[in-house]
Amino acid sequence: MKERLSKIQKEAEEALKKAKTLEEIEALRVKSLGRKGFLTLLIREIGKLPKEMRPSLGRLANEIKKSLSQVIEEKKAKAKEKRILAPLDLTLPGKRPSLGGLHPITQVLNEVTGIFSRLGFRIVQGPEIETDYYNFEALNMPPGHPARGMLDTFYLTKNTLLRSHTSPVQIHVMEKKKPPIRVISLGKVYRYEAVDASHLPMFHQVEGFMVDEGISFSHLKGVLEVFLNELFGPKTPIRFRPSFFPYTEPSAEVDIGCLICKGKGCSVCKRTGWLEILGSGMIDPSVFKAVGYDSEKYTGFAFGVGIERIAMLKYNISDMRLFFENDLRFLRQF
Ligand code: 2U9
Repeated sequence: MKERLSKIQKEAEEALKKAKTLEEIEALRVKSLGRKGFLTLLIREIGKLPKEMRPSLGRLANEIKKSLSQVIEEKKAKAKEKRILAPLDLTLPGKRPSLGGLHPITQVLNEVTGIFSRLGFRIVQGPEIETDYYNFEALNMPPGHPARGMLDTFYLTKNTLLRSHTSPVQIHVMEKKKPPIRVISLGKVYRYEAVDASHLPMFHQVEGFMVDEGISFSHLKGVLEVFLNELFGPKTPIRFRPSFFPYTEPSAEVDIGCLICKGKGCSVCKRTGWLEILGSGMIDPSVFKAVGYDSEKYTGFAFGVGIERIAMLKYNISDMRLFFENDLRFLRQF
């Protein structure tokens, strides 16, 4: 038994001398000291020997175990220090690092603003907390105006609120700069809405406006045609329907041919063959008056579009809430 013990010690020490990597050292530890290792099995055998032989053999086995453990720990520490790992197998396929992606709403925002940048519009952002004046009064909605009810607003104090549209940004721009102006405003807007598949208390808007001498409804039509053909593909059918907004006169809502049924009529377009995309019109002279522009000299158009609605139509998504649940199974599809 003594010889067997010494033989195991000698062999293990020889093998450890050659081992360099952490993996090799660990394999040797398992081979000699592991649950089924040579030394462990031998110690078990000692327990079955006659009583008088056990103490001296047991002591010897424990000394060998201690000494081997010490050598192994020292070698492991050295290997770690030198970072000696198993040689790299360069033929193995690489691990693709998981990259983050842009949120689908950010992607649509970028696409929309990209189109208008190329048309020469400047991108402007403004505060999400506004005063009643910028959100309503300057936009031809004085206190008591019925249209205020259409934009159910979160008031913070009697006079301050979370903007219900990005139109106040245009008022700030016009207060600072004289025409010609071509500006796109974008950002979050807030409305006191009951949440359902197509309504959220916060959503994103892009609004555009252009003011100069001689701007007419045909400029509005031209710009929106380019925009919608870039966003939804060339030859997208477009129609203008008369509408009403307090800040534009005349006003029009703009529809595109249904992307799902190509105009034949389906549940998405409520069998009309058309999808409502945005609101627009010629800026009302009373808005120009509020910012000190001469409405005899200058005219302009404006339009507004909800980004979540565009994203829903573009990607055929039936519930707006999905955009803000942060479910990676949904977000990874974009
Ligand atoms: C100024 C003057 C006029 C912006 C306009 C709309 C029509 C419109 C909606 C589309 C979907 C809001 O997000 S939505 O619910 N917008 O219908 N927006 S005209 O008119 C302006 C803006 C600023 C100074």
